[in-house]
Amino acid sequence: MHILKLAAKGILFSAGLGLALGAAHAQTVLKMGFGLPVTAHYGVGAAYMQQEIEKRTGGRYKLELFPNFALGGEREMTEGAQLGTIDLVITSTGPVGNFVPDTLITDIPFLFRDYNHARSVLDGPIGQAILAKCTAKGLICLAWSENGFRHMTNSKREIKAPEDTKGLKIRTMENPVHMTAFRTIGVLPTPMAFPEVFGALQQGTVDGQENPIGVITSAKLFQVQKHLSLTGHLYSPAMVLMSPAAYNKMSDADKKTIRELAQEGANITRKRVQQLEADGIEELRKSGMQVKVLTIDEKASFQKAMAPAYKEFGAKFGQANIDAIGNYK
Ligand code: EAX
Repeated sequence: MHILKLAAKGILFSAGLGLALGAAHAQTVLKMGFGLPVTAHYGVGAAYMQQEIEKRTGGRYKLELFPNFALGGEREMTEGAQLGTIDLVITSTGPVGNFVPDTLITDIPFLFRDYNHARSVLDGPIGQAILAKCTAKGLICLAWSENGFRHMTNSKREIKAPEDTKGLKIRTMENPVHMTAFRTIGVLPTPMAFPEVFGALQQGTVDGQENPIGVITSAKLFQVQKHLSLTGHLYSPAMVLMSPAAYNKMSDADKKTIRELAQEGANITRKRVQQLEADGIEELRKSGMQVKVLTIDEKASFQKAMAPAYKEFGAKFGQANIDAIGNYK
């Protein structure tokens, strides 16, 4: 009888041990969604996070990647993170302003001089303060990633001045700041989720769109667009978002790790953005696109034409806040 008790104890002990071991090594699989192929700028950052997370969390976490908008457009994915149906998302700020209005100030055209300026503002106190605003909106914003400087493409005509855009139906992101700016120069802005863009350009529902070179190449938009104008009219930030549902289950150590990995992945994404930009313009030319390199004056004419929009942005965001970004060194 005693042995049985011992055995039972032994079984209980090993069951307890097994449970503890199982529990200790229970691995959580986090679903991460983003747009574009895994070889594009978001994908390389996500792949780095996937490669590192198991090591840096002692096997407690693993990432499953869903590239190419497999989990929906950027607005849908952001909503999914808010609802907890998606654990992690890399998205441009395009639709995020609909959830966290404090991000919209970063979407103002011609606000950032160059990549260094943008990155230092976003990684600095101004950018970090905006990230912190996400929590109250049901999102955990882990880090600023990058989409790149946006340029205009269309199927109708060469664009080198605001007048050339008059009456063109241009697809924009679902972003009120972008739409105001484009409307101000005479464009008919058509907000649309990115997965619908290729079809809409192909069918002629819209005449054009605007995106960084890395997006134009990786989404093969050269197949449905003839003209590329290097307007560089706005720096498009991106964000690494997490659902509070998944984040709040993490230990403090793992929360720290996921924030570090998001920033490290974003730095890899930034490098890829510039690489795709450097290689992509020639690639697009070879693919038959007519590429217009705008002079500084031609670019300035767009900024000038957007002056009425800036007045509106000044009232909306506070001119001092806009100047704090513009003058940031
Ligand atoms: O983030 O929607 C857009 O134009 C974005 O640039 C694209 O989804 C990549």
